[in-house]
Amino acid sequence: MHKDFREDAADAAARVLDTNWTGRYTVPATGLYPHQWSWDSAFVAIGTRHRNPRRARAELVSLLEAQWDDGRVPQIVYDLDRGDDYAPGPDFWAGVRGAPRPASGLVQPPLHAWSAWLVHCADPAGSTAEGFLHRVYPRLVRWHAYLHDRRAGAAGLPVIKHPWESGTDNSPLWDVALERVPPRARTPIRRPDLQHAGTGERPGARDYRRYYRLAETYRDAGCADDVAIGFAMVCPLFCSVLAVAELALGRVAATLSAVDGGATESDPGGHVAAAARLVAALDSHLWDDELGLYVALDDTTGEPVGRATVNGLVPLLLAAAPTPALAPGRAERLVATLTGPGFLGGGRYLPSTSRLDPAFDPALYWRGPAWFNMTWLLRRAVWALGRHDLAARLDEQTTLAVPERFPEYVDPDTGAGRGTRQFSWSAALSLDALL
Ligand code: 9WN
Repeated sequence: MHKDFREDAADAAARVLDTNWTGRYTVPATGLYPHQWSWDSAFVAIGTRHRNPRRARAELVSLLEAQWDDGRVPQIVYDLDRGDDYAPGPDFWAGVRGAPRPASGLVQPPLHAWSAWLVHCADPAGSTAEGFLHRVYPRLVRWHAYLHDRRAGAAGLPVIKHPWESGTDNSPLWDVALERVPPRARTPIRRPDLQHAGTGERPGARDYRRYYRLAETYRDAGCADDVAIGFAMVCPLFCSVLAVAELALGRVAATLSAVDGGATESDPGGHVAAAARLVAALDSHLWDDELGLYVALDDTTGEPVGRATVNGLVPLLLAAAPTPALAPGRAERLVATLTGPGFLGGGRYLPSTSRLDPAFDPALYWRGPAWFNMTWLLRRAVWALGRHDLAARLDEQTTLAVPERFPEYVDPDTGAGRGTRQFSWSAALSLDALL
């Protein structure tokens, strides 16, 4: 990419992040998503750290201040002034105990420790002066403990209790399990989202009835995790991100022990061991040899979900980690799948669902479009493996960001922007890729 283009694009990305910054956190998009979202803030901080590391730290601190008593970090922290602009809103979750702020009872993929480590590394002096790692470490430990203990599924991997928790809401990975959920909810369903994105680009009414029903059932059980609500899935993206986050937390712990001589109780080895356990379980339970990637597992039935999605490629992030690494041969198979006809070999950009899957739809949200966060995750993975040719290929999506006005996602063949525009993580991760 030409230097002037890179600088102009980075400036444009930074402007989106400035516009979406509220003073405490960054909204994913001003119209469609007017609150704080959990994994969005983690991605946003990764981009913001380059231009404004103090703000990146504030982003993560504000999210972690909404951590529940039981350790969970909520999917959404609501801005009560914008209560009606997104549904379900704060009223839906009101009355559930344990949340210090109005928030959803669900969670999202646990990218935060990794983000915190990257944010620290961008400005170690400022971070140390603010005591950033000291502030976030205990909260991140409790967050991971919540997932390991309260969300433990039969395979020794954490389960998600709702498709929203995967961050990839209408991925075909959840279709069969979702079919079992009655498509009826007591709460009237409002769709303010459809004012900001086309109906063909958002989950449909049938999905929403089930999303609400599941969320209601979970809420009415007090968001207790020992109550079966009819949906408990193991997601390869969620689990591999947790393993990467544990490795990052190990680095945070080692840094804290070095700076304060062990005054902060931290356990580098424990985090690496937790990552190793996750990777071993992922390798034994989620690998699909025919599809050449990792798949989801239905914790209720014990059945694997043999669908090829980008979620199943994300464990490639663990292939280059010094320890633990994926089982022998898996990295090569994942790269072959990534470059094969279902993904990069079949079209220009990285689709969220394999082009060979029967549900593939280039316009419909997580069933085909190319998302900037998935492209960023895979770009990190192939770069670490020394496949700079593939990293350059994945970088091609970044060139779409400015002309398409930082779209939520793009058509995986034409690159046409889809969903909402001026979307924060598209800007943040473009900024990261451009610098
Ligand atoms: C539900 C905010 C979020 C992202 C998710 C994405 C979408 C919400 C929705 O937007 O989900 O959480 O209303 O569809 O799927 O990954 O965090 O950007």
